[in-house]
Amino acid sequence: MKETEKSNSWRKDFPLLNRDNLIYLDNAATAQKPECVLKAEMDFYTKFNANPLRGFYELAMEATDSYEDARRTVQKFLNARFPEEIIFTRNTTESLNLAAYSYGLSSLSKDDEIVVTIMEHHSNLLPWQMAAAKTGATLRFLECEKDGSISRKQLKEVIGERTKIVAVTHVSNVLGTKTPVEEIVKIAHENEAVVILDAAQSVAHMPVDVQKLNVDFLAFSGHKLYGPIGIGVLYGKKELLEKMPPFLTGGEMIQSVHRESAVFAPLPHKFEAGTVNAAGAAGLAAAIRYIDSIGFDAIEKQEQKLTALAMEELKKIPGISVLGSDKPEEHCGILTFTIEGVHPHDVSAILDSDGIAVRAGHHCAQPLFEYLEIPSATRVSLAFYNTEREVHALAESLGNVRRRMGYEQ
Ligand code: 7TS
Repeated sequence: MKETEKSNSWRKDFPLLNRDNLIYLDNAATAQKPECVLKAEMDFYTKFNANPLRGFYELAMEATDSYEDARRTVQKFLNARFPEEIIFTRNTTESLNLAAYSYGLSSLSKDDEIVVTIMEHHSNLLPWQMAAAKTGATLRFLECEKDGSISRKQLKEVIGERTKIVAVTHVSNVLGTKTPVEEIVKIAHENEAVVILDAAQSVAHMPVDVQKLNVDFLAFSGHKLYGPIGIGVLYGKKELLEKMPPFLTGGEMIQSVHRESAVFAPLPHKFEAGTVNAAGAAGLAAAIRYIDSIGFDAIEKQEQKLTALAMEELKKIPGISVLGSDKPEEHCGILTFTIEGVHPHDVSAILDSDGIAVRAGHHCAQPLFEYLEIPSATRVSLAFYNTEREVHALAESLGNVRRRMGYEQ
């Protein structure tokens, strides 16, 4: 009872969750935003709005301070060594493209290899397909077992002397599996390759410490971390970022410009061309402060409890197969499943008719679905503000799906 009361007390922080007839279980796509995040964005526009990093009047300097404070909040959140290791982007996709266009194109050549996993979201695959096509490098895949795990044997076989970049997801957005980052980093670094971690699905669910993980780059989106849509982050080790060419060019990323040439600004501004999303950065900083106020211990505990309950309930329903591990603690709140004889779009439409929002399809991870020989699936993704009551409502609705599609059971 105590836990339920607690989760209800978090819910009141999220205005959208008051909407009638809504059970929101698509948190891996985007999370809902607490009031403090909305207020921080509003405060930026009502109190500090000027173009940051440009004007020398008081208001513009306050706008700049707000933006740079947000950078320091992200630095602390990731435990990066320096604030200039934090580059603001639009989202994970842009962060990974920055890494591929800037680091990838300037460091790869014909005999090199780029390693990804078969579980990558398209956002951490297409940029590397592009880099491989432009440089002649080869793309190689780490394949996973049925439970989503990647064996040490695979790591040793695929990562080798030719590997220059290992770009892997931290948590699969389909299977919920956590990849063995520490082991990947160790083997990659032994081979003098850099590791780029797609943390889009991990940062909202567990502490992520870039120094402890010793990754070279890390990307995430603010909107999956209870922050605003339109702000993302690329962390990079300072010594690597300093050597990299800019990705986008234009205003705010220069020190001086001449007719035929330009001198670029120092980090982090070299990578932040054009007017920045300062309101988004303020919102993201508020989201991080909000998460800090709850703490990952409480978040993980609540999400674990809900995931275990959901898995137990799903297993009772005839015809349902959950992809990935049998252990709920290996799912990071993500349960993707098929229902025998029912297309995932129908599953999602039936759940929607009961007010339950889930995602159906290939989840932007088509190579994984090809590898698993499954055309598509339905995904439930939980957040700490979900409740046991919502999980029971999901189970009840799912229990009726096959009958509503005309099957006897
Ligand atoms: N990487 C992973 C692992 C993701 O899950 C996603 C988005 C991205 C990258 C891209 O993030 P964006 O903010 O740049 O779009 N994943 C999902 C999802 O699973 N359902 O909708 C978006």
